[in-house]
Amino acid sequence: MRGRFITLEGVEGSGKTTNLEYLCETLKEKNVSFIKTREPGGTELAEAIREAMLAKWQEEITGLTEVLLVFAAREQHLKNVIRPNLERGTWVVCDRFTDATFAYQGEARGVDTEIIERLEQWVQVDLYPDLTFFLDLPPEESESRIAGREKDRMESENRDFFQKVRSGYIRRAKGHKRYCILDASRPLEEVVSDLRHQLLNFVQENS
Ligand code: T5A
Repeated sequence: MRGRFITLEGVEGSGKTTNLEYLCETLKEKNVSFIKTREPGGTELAEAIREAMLAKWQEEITGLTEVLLVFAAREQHLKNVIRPNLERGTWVVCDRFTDATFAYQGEARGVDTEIIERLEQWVQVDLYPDLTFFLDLPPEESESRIAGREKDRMESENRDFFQKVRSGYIRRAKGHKRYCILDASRPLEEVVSDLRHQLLNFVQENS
């Protein structure tokens, strides 16, 4: 049986990295064979694209350039990591995927959604996540959680940008059954407990 594809989404500082660790612990407990990866990234070239994407440049980087960069990285990631693992029955847990492109480049940068949909079909063909955890956090809380760290190009955007990103995620979450929305403004133990409960149900249904 093909492995299951689980993604985590949310604005900066919403707790994806933190919750990913608990998610992986739960899969280990249940003896599910899995790999953990991230986007943009997950392969040598895709990680180099990530670096270029998040670096600060003197020239203007358009939203469409960002779309093309993340889909180039995604093609490498799908071909060399995600598909082969899923095909051999290994589950794939990924920190961000195409929902991020719709939220960041589509909603926040204003790139035509049709372009993103076409690339999604072209690059992914019939591959979509089976389960997506969306860690929902208001931008002001996101700001305070990442305050003090050196910010990359995306993290340096303003609150209005992250408000749009959040709205983009909420819009997509409402349209897709695979989404599990978690209120990430709660204490971490509550978020983790909720995530664990949903994940255990999913593992039971898919084993
Ligand atoms: N991107 C990506 C695009 O624009 N388009 C795309 O298609 C894709 C795939 C990637 C960047 O690329 C962009 C989006 C991003 O800008 P990234 O590393 O995935 O960057 O994303 P970040 O969101 O920058 O990662 P962060 O590390 O900032 O955020 P996390 O992982 O969501 O948050 P985490 O777990 O590191 O937590 C942040 C802090 O909050 C605390 C943690 O302890 C930590 O200190 N915390 C909590 N505190 C209180 N209560 C809770 N419930 C907490 N949960 C975590």
